[in-house]
Amino acid sequence: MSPLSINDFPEHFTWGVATSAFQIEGAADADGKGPSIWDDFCRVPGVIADASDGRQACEHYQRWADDLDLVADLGVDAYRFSISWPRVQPLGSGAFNEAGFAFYERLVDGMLARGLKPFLTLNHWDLPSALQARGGWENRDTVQCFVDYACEVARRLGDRVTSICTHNEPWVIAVLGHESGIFAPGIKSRAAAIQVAHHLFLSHGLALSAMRAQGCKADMGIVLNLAPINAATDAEADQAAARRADGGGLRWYVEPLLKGEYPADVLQELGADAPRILPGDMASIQVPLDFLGVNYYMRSVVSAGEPWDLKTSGNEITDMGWEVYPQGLTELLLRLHRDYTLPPIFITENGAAFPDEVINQQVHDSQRQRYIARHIAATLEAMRQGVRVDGYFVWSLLDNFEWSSGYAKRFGIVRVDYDTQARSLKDSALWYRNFLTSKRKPGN
Ligand code: GCO
Repeated sequence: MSPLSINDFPEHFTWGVATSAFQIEGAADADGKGPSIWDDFCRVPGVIADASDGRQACEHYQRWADDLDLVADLGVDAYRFSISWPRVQPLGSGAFNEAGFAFYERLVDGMLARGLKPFLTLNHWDLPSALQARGGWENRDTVQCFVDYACEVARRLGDRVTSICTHNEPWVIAVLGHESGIFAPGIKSRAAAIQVAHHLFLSHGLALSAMRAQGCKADMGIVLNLAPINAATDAEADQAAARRADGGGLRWYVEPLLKGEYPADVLQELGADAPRILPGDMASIQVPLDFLGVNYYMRSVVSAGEPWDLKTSGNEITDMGWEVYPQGLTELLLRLHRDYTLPPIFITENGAAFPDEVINQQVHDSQRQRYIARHIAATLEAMRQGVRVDGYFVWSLLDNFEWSSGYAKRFGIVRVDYDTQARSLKDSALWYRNFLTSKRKPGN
């Protein structure tokens, strides 16, 4: 294989780095911010591995200008960030918080001043606590609250951002938040998870229509975490288990958005846990997308019996215990392209947690660097086979609060020293910058 070159990608391809509000901002109650379900969840004993929280995080709320300098210095085109809903609307309905909006105005203007395209996400999981007190995403009223919030963000920032994503990873909010309960709000009910997913889809569709009706011209879409699902063996039982997992994990999330229907086999299997769907909901959900964001970290291997032992694959394993499997990204993209009529795809997150080796101020992270390079190559392979991919974002710019893993797992290409808040570019960041700046200038 020839060495990876940025010149193999189309001129318009967008390169970026990604973060989310709760994971980096800190300033948990500064300037009128209300609490979110993640602020609350972190106080539950035992749910965060290192008993940490997001109160300080990377102090990005104070250090945003230096952080944007870092982003610009990498040579990327775009920065994917999220708005903390309770920072701009403390109760999730009613009054907006001017000081909260002022922060995001500074941030977006700061990106534009540095030549960076803002890719905005409205919901990266930090629902205002006041809405959770009324049932959160299980309550259909939250749908309209989200639409109102989205319209206000679009009214204030929609003329300056390149792209608006409604929800980041509905599967995580539904399943980890409401079925296994390992993420906020920590509910354990399959029926709740299914209803939550439906309300997320509905609020996505209604928000897109409403923001467009207001005249907002930003590209609009949603971000899904998707994985190709392989059966552990050829045995019929394993194959059937893989089909079921694919139904619940991929088709359930893709098909309402792209086809306006839930997969019939999954609906049937849900029985009494099936969602309550009102007339018109599916048409509201299936609005045209300007893009589909795909977050890819690993494949999933399913067996009917004992869980598949990933050590048998012989592949590298990240600090999260996730298998490194770049060809899964190619497989996933080809499969989506084969089975659906797709809008342009963006890889909105891809990256890995690995321990860093810090020697004389240098941060060596060759495994992360290799992980990123191999997944960029896997993206290119899918493009060569006909899939339209318009951008790629590394997760993450900074080491940050990795949800229930706390600060122990580091995904950043920039290291954060949590004692001093000092940032240092890791080797992976230097590699990414070098890759990006080797771009041939048009005409040369
Ligand atoms: C996600 C989230 C990120 C995570 C990342 C690593 O996509 O799950 O967007 O917030 O930090 O995925 O787990």
